[in-house]
Amino acid sequence: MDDIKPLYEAIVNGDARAAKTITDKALAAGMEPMKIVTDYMVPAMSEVGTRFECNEYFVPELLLAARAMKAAMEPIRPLLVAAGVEPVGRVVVGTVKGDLHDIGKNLVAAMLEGGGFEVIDIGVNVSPETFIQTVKDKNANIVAMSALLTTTMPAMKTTIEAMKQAGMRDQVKVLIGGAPITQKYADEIGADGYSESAAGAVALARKATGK
Ligand code: B12
Repeated sequence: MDDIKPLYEAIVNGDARAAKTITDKALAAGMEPMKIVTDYMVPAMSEVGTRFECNEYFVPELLLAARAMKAAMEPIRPLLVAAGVEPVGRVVVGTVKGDLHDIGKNLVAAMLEGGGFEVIDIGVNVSPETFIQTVKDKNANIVAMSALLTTTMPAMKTTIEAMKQAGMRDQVKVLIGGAPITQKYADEIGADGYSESAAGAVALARKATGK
């Protein structure tokens, strides 16, 4: 089995069941897990990101594609871990304290995973302490924070301050995003990067790791 273009199409079309079935068959036929990720899954998610930015795809299509990506990633993840394949980088992803919105955060997580990053998704309503502890536990080099409420945006600043206090700010790049966030705000609070899109998050993370 040396061509699984239908996997690319299944992800772009948001067909989770097909994506998982094709991946299972490809793995059973001996295809390299990393080849499946880099040759099919990453280009598919990048196509989805492009379609979103061109207003050809909207949030529902993004969510379906993200779900298909996750389904295809399921049988691959343990194989990559077992093979010791080094990810491009390790990213802790979460929505800040007080904020329960997770649709954008989930898209960012899926796009980063599609981009070859190991993603540790710590969910919503994440305290600065939990961000810090997870970075330590997982030896992560990037933190990606999401906020959707003007009232929870300051939690990003608090988290960055807490990272400074913990003496880890120099080792970790901080990326921020979410509907109310702007580049100006990112500069104000000393974040390393801001993007208004999930595809942009991947570009920022690549830049942050020098890849
Ligand atoms: C869906 C939704 C909800 C759902 C959330 C469900 C869920 N599982 O997430 C529910 C119903 C639970 C909800 C609750 C509330 N909501 Co609400 N919600 C929304 C809504 C309609 C859509 C948000 C969304 O998912 N957008 C789609 C995603 C894809 O976009 P996104 O999150 O911005 O993410 C994209 C980018 O920003 C970027 N991105 C996101 N994160 C990151 C991170 C990084 C690192 C990077 C680089 C990029 C990045 O990439 C993503 C993909 O392109 C918005 C309205 C709107 N138009 O935004 C209101 C909205 C955000 N909610 C609002 C409010 C007020 C609330 C409530 C307080 C309502 C209430 N009175 O209870 C509660 C708060 C609960 C809480 N504590 O969090 C307000 C916020 C106003 C403000 N100025 O703060 C909004 C703007 C609605 C409004 N116009 O009033 N909400």
